[in-house]
Amino acid sequence: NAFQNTEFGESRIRLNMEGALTARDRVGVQDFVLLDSYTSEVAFLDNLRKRFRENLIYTYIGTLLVSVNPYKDLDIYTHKQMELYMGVNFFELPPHIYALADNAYRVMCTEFNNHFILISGESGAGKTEASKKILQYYAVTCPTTQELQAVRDCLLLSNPVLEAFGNAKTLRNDNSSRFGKYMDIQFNYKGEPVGGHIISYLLEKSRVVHQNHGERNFHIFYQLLEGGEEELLRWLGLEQNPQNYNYLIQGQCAKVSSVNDKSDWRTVRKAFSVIDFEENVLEHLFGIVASILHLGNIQYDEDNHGHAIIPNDSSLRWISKLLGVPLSLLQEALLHRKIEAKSEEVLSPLNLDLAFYARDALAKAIYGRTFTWLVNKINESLANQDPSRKTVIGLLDIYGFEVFDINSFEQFCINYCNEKLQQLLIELTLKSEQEEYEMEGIEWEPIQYFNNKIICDVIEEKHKGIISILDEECLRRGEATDLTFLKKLEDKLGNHPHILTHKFADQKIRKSMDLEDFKLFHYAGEVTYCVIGFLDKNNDLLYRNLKEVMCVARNQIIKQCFLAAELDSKKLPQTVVTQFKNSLSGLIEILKSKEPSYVRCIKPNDAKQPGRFDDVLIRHQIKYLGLMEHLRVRRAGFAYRRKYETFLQRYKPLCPDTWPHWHGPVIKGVEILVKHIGYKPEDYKLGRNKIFIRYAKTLFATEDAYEICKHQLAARIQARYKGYR
Ligand code: AD9
Ligand code: MG
Repeated sequence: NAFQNTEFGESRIRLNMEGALTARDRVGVQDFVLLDSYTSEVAFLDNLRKRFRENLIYTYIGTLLVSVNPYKDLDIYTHKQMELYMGVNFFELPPHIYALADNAYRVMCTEFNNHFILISGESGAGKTEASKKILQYYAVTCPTTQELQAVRDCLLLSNPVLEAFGNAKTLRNDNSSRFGKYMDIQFNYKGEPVGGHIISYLLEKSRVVHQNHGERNFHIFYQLLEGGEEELLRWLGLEQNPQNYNYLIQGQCAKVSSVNDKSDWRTVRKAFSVIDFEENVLEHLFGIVASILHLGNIQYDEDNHGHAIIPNDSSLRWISKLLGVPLSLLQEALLHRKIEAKSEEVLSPLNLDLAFYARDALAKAIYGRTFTWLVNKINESLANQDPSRKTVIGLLDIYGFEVFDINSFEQFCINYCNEKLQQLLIELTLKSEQEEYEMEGIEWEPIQYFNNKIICDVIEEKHKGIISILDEECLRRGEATDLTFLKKLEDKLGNHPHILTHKFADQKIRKSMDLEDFKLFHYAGEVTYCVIGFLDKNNDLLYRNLKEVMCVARNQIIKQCFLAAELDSKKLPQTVVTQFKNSLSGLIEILKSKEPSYVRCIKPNDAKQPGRFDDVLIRHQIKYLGLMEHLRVRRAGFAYRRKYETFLQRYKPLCPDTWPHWHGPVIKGVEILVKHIGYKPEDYKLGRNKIFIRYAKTLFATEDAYEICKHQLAARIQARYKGYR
């Protein structure tokens, strides 16, 4: 026993570990670090499978949590379970998302520092569910007061609202996040949640006007039709049947068996009232949602000159009413483009194609800006009034890596984002870990891993990367096309090891590629992108006269979304991908300043089915998530490290030689201390500035001993005080 020399008794950890060992054959090990053949991928997979069969979806690699989506409700998220994990050391109980959440919270409370929990994995792997579980855990277990109840409810209920507007059914996931979300939960010095803040990243707004086969538009449209009260629908000019709306039928699956739009609508309505959205604001909001459906139903004809006309203005009338814009202005703006010629403005009529284009651009712009407005409004409700010192735990839940039969600009952005997060993870774990050993002079056998920096670079490098080339083409308005972009890409990056274009592909691969395609070899696999639409989507152009009409709208939300100042600005707006790139680099900065915890989510099968464990699919994920490398680093390395000063300051009461004061060099003090409490030589190493502890359980046991000691000390002092009295 590591603590036999101390007066503070048995470590509870050891008992638990032995219990786990006897059941090992059946349920596997709860920490991959305990596997006998820890370098074998087969053993890794076996362990994961054993546990999955027993509904044990969580397994650790040290302090990193691996989670496999069970695709069924498990009885492990009850209040009772939450209480079990409160304030208990990480390795004492079976692995759980609650243990990870609790650990981040406790470290934040004791060390007063900021944390984030990075949840990653491909589309459908369970990231959003994980982030909700964490939030629920904090909502239930953190101390709170009567006044703070409202904050807690807001934090929880912002979720259904944002999911209604930002999630949709895709082929990969029936509730797929189509935006990235970073949420700070703010805590005061008492550890009470006092507020929050959400940052959203690039919403996939093209979905508003187009969905691929088997996919849907954003949930809110179906919820409104399915659940909206008769009177409301009448007021909005809507009919209940989604088949009546062009923007809802392209994917040919308005109904999804796993989604209950009607009850989701009720949840969303309730959530709105709790997070302080007034009824008249909601009227305007639903007015916008309905307007978009009406926009999609505007049909065009051609007149004798080849100009677009709107033969039937019934949809127009509804939009005009709901957004509060003059009908004639709206009609004119949907059919013309304003061109500035020699200080004169001329209205040039649109042909059929351009009219459809303008209509869809308006729908996308309205929806996208309304979404941003929604996030801002929720942030107002979450804003905390308490000026005292705060710490935060940030939750990052972003769209996962995705591959479809046809991949477009949206997948390019989403997969680029995943590439960046993988890079951050590598930097924070594999790379910095090994660099630190070197810096501290700890002997170390380097572990090889694939660094995806090369892929990030080829995407985002200045002047050379894909983004630069795309932006360059976007600037050459009128001359450039999607195909000139592809040509440039081919010329400049054609022989890059992670890019393949038609020209450079061999005969066999060429057959599987179209002329408009290029392949990118991502860390998570190869994706073929079709460039058609890249330029338009990146420019995201909305004709000026449509903006002008929106600027005079009486709808309160539209009014806030379209400001006249935008019309006066002479600056060229940034392209979509450049904005995204900048916001991602902002995100990385936010994250780098905080203490990380990681959840790696795995998708067990492509059929969204419970109980199916697809070896090939999972092996692929283990590989690209770098889990084997992570395990090797963990196993060979040291789970915990602390500066000598910090370590000694905290644990010095555990040894009579260091308590109450130690006057020698800190490293010596630490050495005496750990020897006294029974660390074995293989448990730790002493670096230049820090002590490195191999297993987390050793540190946790030390922490346990410290807690007991603290209470004993307090009791002794109290007793003495009483004696004096
Ligand atoms: V995407 O990148 O947003 O497309 P996510 O977020 O990784 O994806 P999500 O959390 O939405 O996936 O999970 C997909 C579905 O799997 C959920 O709708 C649930 O039906 C199911 N799921 C995921 N995690 C759990 C869980 N812990 N328990 C039960 C789960 N079901
Ligand atoms: Mg999600």
